[in-house]
Amino acid sequence: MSNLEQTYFNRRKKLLGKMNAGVAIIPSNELHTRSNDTEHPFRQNSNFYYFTGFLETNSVLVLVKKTEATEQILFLEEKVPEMELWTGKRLGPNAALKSMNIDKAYSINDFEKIMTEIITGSKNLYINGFELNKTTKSVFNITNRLWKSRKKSSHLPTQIYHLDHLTEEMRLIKEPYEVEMMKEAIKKTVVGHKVAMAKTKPGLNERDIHAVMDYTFKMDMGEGPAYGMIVAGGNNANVLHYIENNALLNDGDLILIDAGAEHKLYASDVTRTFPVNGKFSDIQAKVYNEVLKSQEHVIHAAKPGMTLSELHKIASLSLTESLIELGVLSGDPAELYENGDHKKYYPHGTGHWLGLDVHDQCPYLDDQCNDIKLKENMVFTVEPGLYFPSEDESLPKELRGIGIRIEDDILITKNGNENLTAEIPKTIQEIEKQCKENYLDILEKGI
Ligand SMILES: [Mn+2]
Repeated sequence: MSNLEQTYFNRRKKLLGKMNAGVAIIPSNELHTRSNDTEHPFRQNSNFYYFTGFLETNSVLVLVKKTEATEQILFLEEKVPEMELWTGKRLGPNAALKSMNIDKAYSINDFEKIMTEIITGSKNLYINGFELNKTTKSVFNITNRLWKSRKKSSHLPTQIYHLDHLTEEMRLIKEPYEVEMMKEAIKKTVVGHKVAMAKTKPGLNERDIHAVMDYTFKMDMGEGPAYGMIVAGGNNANVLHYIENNALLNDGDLILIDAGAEHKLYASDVTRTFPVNGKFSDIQAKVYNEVLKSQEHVIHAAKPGMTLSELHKIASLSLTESLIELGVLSGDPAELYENGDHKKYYPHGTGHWLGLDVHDQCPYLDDQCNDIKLKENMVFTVEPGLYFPSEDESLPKELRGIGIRIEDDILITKNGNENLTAEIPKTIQEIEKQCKENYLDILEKGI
């Protein structure tokens, strides 16, 4: 068995250890229509992938726990050569059984029949994500059909558990392999942001920069971006989820790029803001350094025992002081912070978990609803920003149209943290130097 198959096996075993006696059901993602009979590119469900490493659609992982015995079962598409001609190779149940270290593998066509036997005798069902999809509908139909038979010969499910309660906890602490995969993704992200800085100039379109970053994330066998990237020139940076990426880049404006590559489905997530013409104006530099200062405060404080809420407070207080410094707010920083006056210019959180999902599906609160404390091998983003929309006439004129965010990916270590994305130019000096480079040289050099 390969090391990776052992990893997935260990995770399944760990999940079974956390369950009461019962049946856990984790389906793959389904295909989604883009237009008529064509589909969006398929992306595997993160939980299903975490426990199987399997990339096909139309598959379901079923974990069965009886009082003593456990069973790991995979349902997947059969190998049908005529179909494979159209949709590509399938692994098929026989090969899955040999290569995946599972106990049983069945055709997905037999799901209802075999699940009827599996569900009979189990009181508890663990459902991934509580979504109504093909798989859950089928499981509920089976349960209801069994329930309605007058003489029940065995236990039937009476309890449904949110499986995510168990899986999120597992995914919160990254294994060494997962950190390694994120570092691989980051290698591409580093090149992408360097290329973007070198390529950008007045007269190009946001879309040109989007395209060259997309290429960088895909070259050398890269898998592409981990999420829909944001390439926002000038005032577009003040639209937090700007995705149009199709406006002209103007001399004298800044450009904000929020983009990260994906590797083996692990995400990276980085934002840089830099001048379109390669040189910060005095006021742009001033605001930039205020955001950078707030980010440095947070990164300095990130260590085991802290919480993301505490880090958000550090960022918010620092930015509140900056807003006073910039003439946007006036008064006592602590009071302004308590009032939430800074939120108009810093409306979002300071970070989120990062992993298989760019906003990784991990808990922010424990079962007592207290903030989760940072521990070694948790990964999250630190992304303070300041946003001054051009249409806000209450702002000093020189600030209007400036939107800045700086985002890095942070791994908590035993005593502090490691900034995984530190290689991407970030100080004004580093950025202005990078903007002078030739982007083709960087692409040529590769990863
Ligand atoms: Mn982010």
